[in-house]
Amino acid sequence: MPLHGLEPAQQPAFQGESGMRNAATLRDLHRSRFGAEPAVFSAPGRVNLIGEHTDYAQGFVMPAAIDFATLAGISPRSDGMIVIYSENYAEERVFDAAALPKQAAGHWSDYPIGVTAIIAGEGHAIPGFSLSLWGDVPLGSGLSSSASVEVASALAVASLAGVRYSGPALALVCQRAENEFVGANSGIMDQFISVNGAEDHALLLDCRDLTFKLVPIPADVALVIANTMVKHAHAGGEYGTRRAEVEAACAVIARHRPEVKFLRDATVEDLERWGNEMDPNALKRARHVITENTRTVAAAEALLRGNLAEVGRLMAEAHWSYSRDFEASCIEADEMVELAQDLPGLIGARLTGGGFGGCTINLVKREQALGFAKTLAGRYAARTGINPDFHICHASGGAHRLDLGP
Ligand code: GAF
Repeated sequence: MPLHGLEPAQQPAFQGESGMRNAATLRDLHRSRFGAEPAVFSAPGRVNLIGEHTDYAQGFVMPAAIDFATLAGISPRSDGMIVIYSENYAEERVFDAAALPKQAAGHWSDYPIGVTAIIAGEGHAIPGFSLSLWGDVPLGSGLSSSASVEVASALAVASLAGVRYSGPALALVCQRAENEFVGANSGIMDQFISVNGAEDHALLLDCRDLTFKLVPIPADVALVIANTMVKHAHAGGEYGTRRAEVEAACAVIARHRPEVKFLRDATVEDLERWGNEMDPNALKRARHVITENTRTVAAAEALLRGNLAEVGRLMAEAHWSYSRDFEASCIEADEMVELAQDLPGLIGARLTGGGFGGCTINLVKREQALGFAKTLAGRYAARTGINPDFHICHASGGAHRLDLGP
């Protein structure tokens, strides 16, 4: 199967037998391009079931890894060079392992070379290597394609350099690459779930201390991802603006309660008392973050108790809080959520990820998932004139090395 130019699939093809075929194809491509045998790693994208823009406020998130991933094949080189090839972009970039770049170039290679630079900056000797990358995480769709490239690359480079990271430490290396090298001021959620995802589970992650609880997703519930086809671009201004507003609201509360270092520690009562000292937008953003933390913990408890109706209710509340208070949705995502409401099998729907476009996540009874997706696709196309992509997924495991055999 050709890797380059792969159309987004109706059903993701990474996991299972077809996933191993993709990995074997990447290995063959690496062998013929570089004349060397690669070790192959994979790292998944993610959906977030609930808990949006709470991670950098040291709050709670509940993401699940999905069966779309980036594959990274790596082999050592003896010339001290780092050669990185992306099959998705059909392009190669060359770096000197002894003189790694210090900052991003606005190019796809920022992610793999960024994690390499961060690992090197921690004092680890990085030898020359050849790295081949390919992935099927839809780009710019809010499903964390960049985190999956970072994690697959970091795992490959760390393994080649003989560096062993714990799961949380590897996620932090990748987040540092995103923050310090690429220059996107994002939280820890995406890298953490790509590293630590668990088959058939979501993770209730406490972003304060990176402890987490595994929350089983019932076998009869499918993750139906509906792509609005509106490109989300949060490296740009909006994500940073929202984060600054959240931090400004927190600073107002901290003037009265110095123990509040992050909105994780604040309450709605704080907003009632001191909200009038805040810029009106900052107040709305803070109300979203504070109530979202409560909803996220409640949703995990409801899922653990098997109370799916409550999970759905919380997802709906989360969506409208994200749309109206956080103002991070868009007309198309609001439509996608609204048009899903009366469809058979729906448990809950909301916009997932950084916002301003991208995908909605729909928890749907598995046996009704296909019918749900087809009807919603038709309704959405009729309403917006846009043909959406749908992916019926399950929660997959986190990043790992693949054993491809001979
Ligand atoms: C993006 C960021 F990368 C995450 O850290 C998180 O803040 C998310 O947006 C919003 O919940 O995916």
